[in-house]
Amino acid sequence: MTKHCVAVDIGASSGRLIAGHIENGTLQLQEVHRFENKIVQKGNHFCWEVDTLFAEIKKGIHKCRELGLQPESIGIDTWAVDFVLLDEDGNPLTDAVSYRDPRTDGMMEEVFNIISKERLYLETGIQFQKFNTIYQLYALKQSNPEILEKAKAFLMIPEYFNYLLTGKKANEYTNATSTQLVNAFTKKWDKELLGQLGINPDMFQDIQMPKTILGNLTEELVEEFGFDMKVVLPATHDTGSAVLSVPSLEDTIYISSGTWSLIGVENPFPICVPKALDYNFTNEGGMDYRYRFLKNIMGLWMIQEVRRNYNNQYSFAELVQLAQEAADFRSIVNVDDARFLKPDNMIKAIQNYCRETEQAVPSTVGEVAKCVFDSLVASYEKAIGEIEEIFEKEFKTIHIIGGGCQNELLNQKIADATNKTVYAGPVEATAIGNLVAQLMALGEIDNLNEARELIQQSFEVKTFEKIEACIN
Ligand code: LFR
Repeated sequence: MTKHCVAVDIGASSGRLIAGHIENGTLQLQEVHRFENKIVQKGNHFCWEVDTLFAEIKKGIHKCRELGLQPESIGIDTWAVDFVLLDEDGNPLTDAVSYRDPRTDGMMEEVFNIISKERLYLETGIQFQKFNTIYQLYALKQSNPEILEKAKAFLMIPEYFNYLLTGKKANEYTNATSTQLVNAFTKKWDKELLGQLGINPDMFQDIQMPKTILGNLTEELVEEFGFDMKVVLPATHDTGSAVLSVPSLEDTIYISSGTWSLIGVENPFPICVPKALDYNFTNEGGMDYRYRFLKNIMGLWMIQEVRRNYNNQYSFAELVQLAQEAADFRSIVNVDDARFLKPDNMIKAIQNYCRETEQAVPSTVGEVAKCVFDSLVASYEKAIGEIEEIFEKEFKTIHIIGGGCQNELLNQKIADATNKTVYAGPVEATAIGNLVAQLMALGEIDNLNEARELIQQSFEVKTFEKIEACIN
């Protein structure tokens, strides 16, 4: 009997339920449900609406049934670092505050007063982002220590949904590493570090690996849906799932392209050399203890926000078209400047940056969009240079996966700027990575190599080569 699985993949701007099964040696996908996600202000904080998201997950499961699918299993992945804390009755103690909330401003420096930056890097291998869970928890300790005292369980966003589905509390390895609280070598919560920061280590759950079958649905949900299924842990950090979909990693740099651009390589061990620290590269834990040596680049968030600031008047395709028409505009911003993390208005933030750096200020929609795309490419180029310096070798190809790989203008610009072959696809890399983890847990796929071969055979990948400038 063909086994069907369903992947729930929720990113910062949208979520989806995608069903998948293997048929004639290829992985077949079927989109079941799609919904919006956004950050909302609740009181003094920017938060995620986790209850609304859970209601959408349930809606999607109902739709599976309506479509005649009875999935064997479900797996959930989302963005990383964010969490909810539960009290002794298993109820949330806080809203799910977003990593873009300014509560962590200045917290990184405070933590460095307790534990040096170098030691933190050597122990965790994780890049310094002011929004990492470690700084979020430290901010909470300063503002509301009573909440941390009451907390009996720390669950990251997908884990909270898993808890609602199964009643089971568990932390999952790939997401846990993004907190900067897991020791890169023991692969366990770093209790010493937590102790030094005064954060109660007992609220953390045992770390489970991707491909673990967490359990079945609660009785209440079985009754509601009319069927039971297994809840499986994929790489619950979306980037961990996405990178599984890079069909071949030989000599390849990947870019997982969505709200963020995650650029890097996959490795069998963490690399914590001084240069990696200087360039702020991370070693996020992956399936089968493969490490993602990568860095975060501000990504398509820039253009998503630009679009929102133009009141969603233009589609993404129109923004690309207008950027193409503004070919003569050349200003570039440093997309990784902290001001772009959550500006009141992205267009104004870009214009101010250009003004301050004495460059032409973009005024038309096309100029703003061109500035975003060119600036992203400049940041990719810089990161590639850093990776090649650290690895002391030249990488021949760049593999772009995720929704952003549909932007052909950007793909071509990357090929032109780097003179490397750019492969683009699959678009649904994250859901695919999530599905193959479930299929491995169910015994339908033997191992990661087999999973990557299956993905290679199943999805279209487009190729972009440098276009030589015409010499007249
Ligand atoms: C991408 C992502 C990145 C992580 C950022 C914040 O969706 O998960 O990997 O650094 O979001 O969680």
